[in-house]
Amino acid sequence: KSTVRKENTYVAMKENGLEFPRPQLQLGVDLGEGRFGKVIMARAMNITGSGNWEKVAVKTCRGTATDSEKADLYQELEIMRKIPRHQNVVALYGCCSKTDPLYIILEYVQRGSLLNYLRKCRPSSIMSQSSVGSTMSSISATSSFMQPRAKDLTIFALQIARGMAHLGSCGIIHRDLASRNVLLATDFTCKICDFGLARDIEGVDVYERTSKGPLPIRWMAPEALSDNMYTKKSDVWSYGVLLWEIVTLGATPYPGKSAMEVMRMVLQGDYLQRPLHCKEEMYELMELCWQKETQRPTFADIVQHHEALMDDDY
Ligand code: ACK
Repeated sequence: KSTVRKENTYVAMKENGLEFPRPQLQLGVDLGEGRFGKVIMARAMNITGSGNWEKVAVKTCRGTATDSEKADLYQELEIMRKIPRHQNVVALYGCCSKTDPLYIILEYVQRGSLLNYLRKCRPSSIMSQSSVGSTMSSISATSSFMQPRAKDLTIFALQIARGMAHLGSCGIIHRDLASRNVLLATDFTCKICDFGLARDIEGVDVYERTSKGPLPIRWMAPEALSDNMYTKKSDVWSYGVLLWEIVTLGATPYPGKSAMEVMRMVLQGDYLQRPLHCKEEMYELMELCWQKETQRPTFADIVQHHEALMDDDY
């Protein structure tokens, strides 16, 4: 069954002009491992039409991957193929899907994950970076990791909401929205990535999880925790938790609590507290995201909300 699926994927990719010749791809160093695969820095000859070698990121399976993990990567590629380009979603450039190992070729996003960036922006982190190394490196460390202003954080939040509204308009739910799955470009554009858990819910509006595997408990909505039910509104819940991560510069949600305790709290209607220094309006938005499913705003509402607040600032 999985062979048929792979062949179908290959045919579809070829038809869409996304199949890329493996010899024109040179793999470099590992960028890191996610829960479902690993990401490698690479260069691809002329993949976007520049006529040159271009820096890309390649997502593939770990050497130890099981057949079901390999099938999950094909599923991830199938989802990405359905998403038209958007500046707040990492772009799919192509793939090598004819033979194993499957390579998903993605836009290379310079600054890595938002979570890592936020943590580097913490005052203690800035201190330790600028106190080591030469004068040069301390200057560059302090200048590139200046503490972001509240407004910068709101711009991150707005961009992520725009990316999520785009996914929603394509009938895709992400199911793993968290700051570790947002990448930051050189110009600080946020790009949503990692579609390992994403599903197409076009026409059904809800996905019921039946398979096993690790889950991002701390970002999950109560209906996902209790009934395995996922909708666009469960992504909105996760977005609320992501706002909390942004405001706390990358703290782990529900600090000091075990996953079991978090589940109990969320199911009892006990959610994250307002972080120190968090603006009233930002916490109000988080609370809206953590309401009952039907009362949560849509991502389009959230985009409007941020845009209105930013207009007020001028
Ligand atoms: O924080 P990071 O450097 O950013 O570590 C993780 C690691 O790979 C595992 O996911 C990085 N990563 C993922 N996708 C990309 C990409 N398209 N461009 C650059 N880095 C990426 C991520």
